[in-house]
Amino acid sequence: MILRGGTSKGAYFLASDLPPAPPERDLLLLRIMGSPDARQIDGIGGAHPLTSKVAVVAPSASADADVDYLFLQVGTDEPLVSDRQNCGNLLAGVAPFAIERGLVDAAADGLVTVRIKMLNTGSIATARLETQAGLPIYEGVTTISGVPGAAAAIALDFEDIAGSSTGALLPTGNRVDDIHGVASTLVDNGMPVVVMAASALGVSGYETCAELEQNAALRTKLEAIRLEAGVRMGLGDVSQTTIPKLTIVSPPQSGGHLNTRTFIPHRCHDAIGVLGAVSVSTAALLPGSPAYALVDQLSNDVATDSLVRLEHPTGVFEAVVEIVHTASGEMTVKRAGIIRTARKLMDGIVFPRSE
Ligand code: NQM
Repeated sequence: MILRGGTSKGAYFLASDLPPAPPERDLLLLRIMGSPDARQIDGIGGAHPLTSKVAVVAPSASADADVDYLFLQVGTDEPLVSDRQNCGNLLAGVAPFAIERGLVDAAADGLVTVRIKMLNTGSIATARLETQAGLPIYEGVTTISGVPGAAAAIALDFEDIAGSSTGALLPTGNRVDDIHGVASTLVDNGMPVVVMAASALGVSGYETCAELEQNAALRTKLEAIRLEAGVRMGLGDVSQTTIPKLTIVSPPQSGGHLNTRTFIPHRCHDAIGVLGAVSVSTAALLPGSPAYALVDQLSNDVATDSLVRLEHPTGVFEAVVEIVHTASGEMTVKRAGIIRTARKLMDGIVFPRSE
């Protein structure tokens, strides 16, 4: 089944329909998506990291979840399939897909809760959505920036996502690290991200994605920072991985708390990733970080209700992140949640390219 999940689009499979061994599974997925090829012309991939994604879903092997969700990022022009990162956008389509496939016993009508074990990081997300006659309702009134029109809301709450890939909310133990002369917050609240002020990189932060992608000096600098950040975050050599992400922040312009441009990690995101946004929102709440310094403190409802509005190239992303400061000065995350929408686009048989 192909679903739009949040601001991404992907192919959703039952694990039982794919080869169980990852090498075989990955070769098949490359053939299905049409990779390697920048246009993915001979497959169903959409020729961009945000539309070259796969979700593998199965009844959960864990007692504390209903379904297991494995996210796979399929390279476009490179023959790579990676399970190193999670995806909170495709996550939005997991509960509808699981209900459609009968993995979850949905109420005939009404609100259904689906607990999802995110196998990439081992943490749990709870999805809440409305059903009718035992099937997901896709139509609704909720809009999310980066997606035209409105659709039914899917509420996603995250548990224990701090340190998802690196083991700690602040993997270096610091609120700020100097990397190649740029003050950076290395944060992992669901997604490892390097957060830097645009001004420290010689850009305004309001450039379009195309302008930023064309800035060769900026991209060289960002990749050098990313490689060093990867080592410092305990991720090792990240030259072939899609984490950590990079987010450049600047003061808000249109009523949000903070303006962002995110690299995932080489293409600029049209919006911002879900878990990436949760990590950047966390940095925005962290006194001393380059993000905190730029948050619009005047229109600040951040401190009171923990809602952080991140401006991005196609609108605003809202995340709720509740941080608790312990007596010993440590920070823990009490709650993180977001709202997404998803839509079933097609259900059928895919014909992979021959080997
Ligand atoms: O951060 C893009 C996306 C993502 C991942 C990326 C995501 C997340 O927008 O949870 O959703 O960072 O590669 O789908």
